[in-house]
Amino acid sequence: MKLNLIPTLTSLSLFAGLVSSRTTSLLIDAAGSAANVAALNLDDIQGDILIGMKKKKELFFFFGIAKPQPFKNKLKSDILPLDSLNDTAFTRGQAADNGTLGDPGTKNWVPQFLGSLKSTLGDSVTEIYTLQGEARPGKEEGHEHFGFLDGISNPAVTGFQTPLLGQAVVPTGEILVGEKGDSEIGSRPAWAKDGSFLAFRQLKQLVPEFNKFLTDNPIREPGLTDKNGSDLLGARMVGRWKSGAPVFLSPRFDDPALGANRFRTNPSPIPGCPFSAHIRKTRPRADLGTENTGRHIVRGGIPYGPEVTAGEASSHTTKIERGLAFVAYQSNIENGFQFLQHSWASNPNFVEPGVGFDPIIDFVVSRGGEYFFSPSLSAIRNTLSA
Ligand code: N7H
Repeated sequence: MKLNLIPTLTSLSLFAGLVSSRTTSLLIDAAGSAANVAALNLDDIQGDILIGMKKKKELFFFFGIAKPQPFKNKLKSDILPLDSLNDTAFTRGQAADNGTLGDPGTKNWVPQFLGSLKSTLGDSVTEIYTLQGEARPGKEEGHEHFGFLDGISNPAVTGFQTPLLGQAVVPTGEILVGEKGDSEIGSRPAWAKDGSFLAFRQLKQLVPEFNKFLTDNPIREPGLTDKNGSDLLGARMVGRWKSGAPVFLSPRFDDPALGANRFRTNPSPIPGCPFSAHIRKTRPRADLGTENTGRHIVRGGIPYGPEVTAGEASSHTTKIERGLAFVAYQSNIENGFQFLQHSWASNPNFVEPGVGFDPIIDFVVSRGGEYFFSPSLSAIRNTLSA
C-alpha cells in the first residue's frame, strides 16, 4: 500500500519532517472561514489535501515497508501521538522553526535533527528515494522555476472554503474519498473516507531553454519592445504573467498589483486568453459551459533544485536538474490528474480543434512519479496501524 503521511491542519510535522507553512491566500481563506466547516471533520483530514498548503521546504521521503508489524507499531506509538499534544511548535518540530529562530536555513544542521521521521521508523522501512523540495529564494519565493507565481488557483471544496471570486466550487467528494460527489462513493471501504489520492510527479523544467525560446520569438506588436514581446509570449503560454496577473485582464503588460490581488486574480471565464494556455487547458472554465466538470484537482507542489547558474544561462542549456515536485489531490485519479494530463493538456484538439498542446509540456521532462493514498488520521489509527 502506498500511503502519504502528511500532517493535518492542526499539526505540521509527520511525514515531510521539514514542512514549514507560510502565509498564503488559500491558507488565510481556510482559516477565515471556520464557520463554514462544521460538516467536515477537519481534525481527521490531512492538512495538505484541502488547500494544497504551501511550504518553504518539503522532503519527499519514499519508503518501502520492510517489516509490516514493527512499522504499524511505530506508526501508532510514535507518529500518531505527535498529533494530539496541541502545541504547534512541538508538533511542527524545531527544523520548521529554523527561520523563526534566526538560523540561516538548516544547511548547518546535524542531519539527524532533520531526519526525524526516518529515525523514528528505523529499520521497519527501507528508504527508496528522497527528493528535497524547496521554495525559490528571495522575491522568487512562491514562483516556480520558469518564474511564474504558482499556487494561485485551487478549487474551493464545498463545506470547507468560502470561494473567492472566480474560484471553482467543487463537491467535497471530488477531492475527498467517500464524501458527497465522490464518483465511487458506493464502493469505498469505510476506512478510506476523508482520504484522498495523491498523484506525485517529478517534473524537470528546462529553464534556460524556455527562456531562450521566449527571447528568440518575441510577439511583435506596436508599442512592444522585444523584451515586452518575449514576456507576452510567456504570459500567453501560461495564461498568466509572472506576477500571477491573468492575461485576460492584463493583455499586453504584466500588472504586479493585479497579480497580488487575490480577489481579482482568478477570473472566470477568461476570453482573450489563448485556448492552449496552460491554465485554460487544465481548467477550461466556461469553455465547457460549466465549471462542474468533475475534473478538478487540489495542487500542492513545490519547486526542487537550484537556481539557474550563469553558465547554464549563457549556454541556454540545462546542466543541473531543477523542476517541480508536482502534487495533486483528488478522489479519483482517472477523473483528475490523469484526465487533465492526457485528455486536456496533451490533446491538441482540446478545447477547440487544432489549438495545440499545452505549450508548457515542451519545456518539461517527466522524471516519473507514483500514485499514493493520503488516509485520514482515524484510518491510520484504527485500520492501518492495527
Ligand atoms: Fe500547472 N507553470 O509555471 O507553467 N500551473 N504547471 N499543472 N496547473 C499553473 O493558478 C506549471 C501541471 C494545473 O485553475 C500555474 O496556481 C508547471 C500539471 C492546474 O486556473 C502555473 C508545471 C498539471 C492549474 C503553472 C505544471 C497542472 C495550474 C498558474 C510543470 C495537471 C490551475 C498559477 C513543471 C495535469 C488552473 C496558479 C486554474 C496552474 C505551471 C504542471 C495543472 C504558473 C511549471 C502536470 C489545474
